Amino acid sequence: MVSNRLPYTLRRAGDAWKVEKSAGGLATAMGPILRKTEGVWVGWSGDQSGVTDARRAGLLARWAERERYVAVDLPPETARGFYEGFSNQTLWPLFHNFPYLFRFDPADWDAYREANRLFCEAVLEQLRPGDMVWVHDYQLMLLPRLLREAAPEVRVGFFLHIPFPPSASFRILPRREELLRGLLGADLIAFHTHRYLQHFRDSVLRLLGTPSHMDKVEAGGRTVRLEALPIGIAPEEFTGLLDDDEKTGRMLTEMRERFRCCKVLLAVDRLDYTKGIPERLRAFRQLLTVSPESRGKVVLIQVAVPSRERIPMYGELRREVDGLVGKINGEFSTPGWTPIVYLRRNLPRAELAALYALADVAWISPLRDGLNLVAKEYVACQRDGAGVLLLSEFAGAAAEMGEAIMVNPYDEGRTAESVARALALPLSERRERMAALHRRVTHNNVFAWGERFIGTLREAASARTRHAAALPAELPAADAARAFREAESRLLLLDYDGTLVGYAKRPQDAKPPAELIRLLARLAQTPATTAAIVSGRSRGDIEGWFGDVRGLWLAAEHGAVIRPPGSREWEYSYTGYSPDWKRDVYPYLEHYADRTPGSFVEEKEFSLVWHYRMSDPEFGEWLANELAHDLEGMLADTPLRAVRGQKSVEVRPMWADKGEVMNRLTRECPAPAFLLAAGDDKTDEDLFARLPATAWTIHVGENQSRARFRLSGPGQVCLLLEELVAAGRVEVSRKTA
Ligand code: ADQ
Repeated sequence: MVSNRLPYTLRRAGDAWKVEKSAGGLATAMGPILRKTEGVWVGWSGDQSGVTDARRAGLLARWAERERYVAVDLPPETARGFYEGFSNQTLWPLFHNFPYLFRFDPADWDAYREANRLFCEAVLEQLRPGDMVWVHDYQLMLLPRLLREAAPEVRVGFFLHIPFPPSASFRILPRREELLRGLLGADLIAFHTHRYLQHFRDSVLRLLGTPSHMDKVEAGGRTVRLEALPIGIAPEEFTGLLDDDEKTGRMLTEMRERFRCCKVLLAVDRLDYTKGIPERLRAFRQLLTVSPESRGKVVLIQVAVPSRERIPMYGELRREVDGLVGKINGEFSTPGWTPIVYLRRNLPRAELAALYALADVAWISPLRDGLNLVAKEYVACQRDGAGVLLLSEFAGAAAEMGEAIMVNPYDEGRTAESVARALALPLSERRERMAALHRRVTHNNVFAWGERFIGTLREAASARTRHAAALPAELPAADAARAFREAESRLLLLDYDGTLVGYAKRPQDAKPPAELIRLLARLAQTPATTAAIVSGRSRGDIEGWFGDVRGLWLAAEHGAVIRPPGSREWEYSYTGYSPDWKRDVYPYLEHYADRTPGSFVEEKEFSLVWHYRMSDPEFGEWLANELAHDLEGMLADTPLRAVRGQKSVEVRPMWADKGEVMNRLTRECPAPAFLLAAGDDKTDEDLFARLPATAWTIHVGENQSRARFRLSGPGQVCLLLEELVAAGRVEVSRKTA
């Protein structure tokens, strides 16, 4: 386990050392999992004093020995830039949708990189073969890749505890590509919600040009698995106290007595601007203002644990909250009643549990929150089912806690009304809502979460190993020729661009040389041999070049149309096609062509293609990502798809795929004894997918492919075809002899 903080924090107090329990969701959640798996926890001690002495070393050694907590030492300046700088003043505000609070200092970025590197070293020291590494959170986004580079076989999972922002916000971030690449070093990247996962996919497509499929993204020749896995809590850590701890019981009884005449609203937060504390206090003030009858009858207990106090913004927030509490209490208090009870400190868990059990309403209203554990802790403690959960729609937890009363914390007036509604909810309805929440919280607990994460990581990593082993092997050309010679019937499907000829700047310049045409003619006329060109090109191009080659099948536009040898007619592989969609899509692509010097739109019968091979490579790539991203949204519920090709983005109907050609050709040549297909890009993968496992599928190029074999380029493909033609001739002469 690797996270920024260990469950303990080391502090220099005068000339002594103090060990504190760290605040925050992570320590609460991970403790139980780690105990169960007997893993090592690697994290920063939190000490920024720069003092090193024997007592400190002794303390840290004891952590390692007794708890298996391994402390990473960060030089104070690195720690500051990494933690207070890039992590908490750049990433944190931006990821929580506070772009106006974010600041960027290149020196902080350097510190962030350096800290991630030091974490990597510390992990490598602990790493044994076969280990799994679970990396936590936004402070360590570069670590998965660093580990992958140092130990390519390591199994790495990453969990993001905070939201992943929409790509429009993420793009603001300087060094955004490095961060994405850092994460993509993992085998598994998990988020609290599907929404965050979608945002991540969007950014990967938009900024790196890498498309993804639902829960997978191909990066650096590996498949990275994506998951939405909302964290849970260990309910017994709270309910156990309520059941068996005498002190907790006593506190609860005392509090019940003290607040006998009041309804209790409870809020528990880290003192952070994302948690919406001032907004809540103002909404509470509104409630007291508009419903005078509530005065003396409700009390808000606001618990806030100070955090990140070295960052100026947090000090300002603390003063703002102090001020608001004072103002409201000054305005409304009576000798027998104070509206807000403000506890600004870390409470022992026993006291928290008692408060959770006591509260009539938990008022959880972050402006943005990755998930929010407090919501779940409250539900766990509400076993009599009488409490109400009031939850911000901007907390990740809202996605799985539908029975809560949802509020928009920015709308303080409506929030006040919702609080009044929560307080007035009939018991039967409260019970019904709470029972459903309670079941879910106990069932989807932190142990289930940990097991699912580890199970998925195990699966993802073993899929990677299988995948790597399945990289296409160099084609054994002599074996292919032998198989060809011995086969009674043969079928060959050949892509054109990138397979038989190289790419040219302009598509019309990639004409077939005369010797290629002669070679294909000889192949097509080899006895018992069916040969087809299967291209994404228009039928005009294909017919113009190969229309006179005797015996050759022609398939154009990815198999949407096909022409048998000797015929002048093209057959449609799909009837009922209407090109009306082009009217809407064309202007869109044209807009991109206008903005990008050297790019143009090609119209084919079934598709529209934006080509940018002649454009500035970087600008072209960038716009292609934008275009593919926009089209993905625009075409989502149409039968059309946008596909990234070689320096092109093509829009075409889903059914126009090279796999379709097989339907027609197997009628012509059923169950061929020798079946070969060669191609270089994604469209050819559709065809490979349709062929039996025994087929000679050949990927041309150096990429991952589902093909069994690979050849490096068109030159090698032509040499292979020469060999096959020769092998066929040998067979013919042997038979005639
Ligand atoms: P946090 O931002 O720390 O966590 P949260 O999920 O609410 O937010 O967890 C806070 C934890 O601290 C809870 O376990 C709570 O009991 C405890 N706590 C809060 N105030 C306390 C106090 N005064 N005294 C004692 N304990 C207190 C980050 C993300 C969240 C995400 C978690 C877990 O920001 O969105 O839910 O990680 O993934």
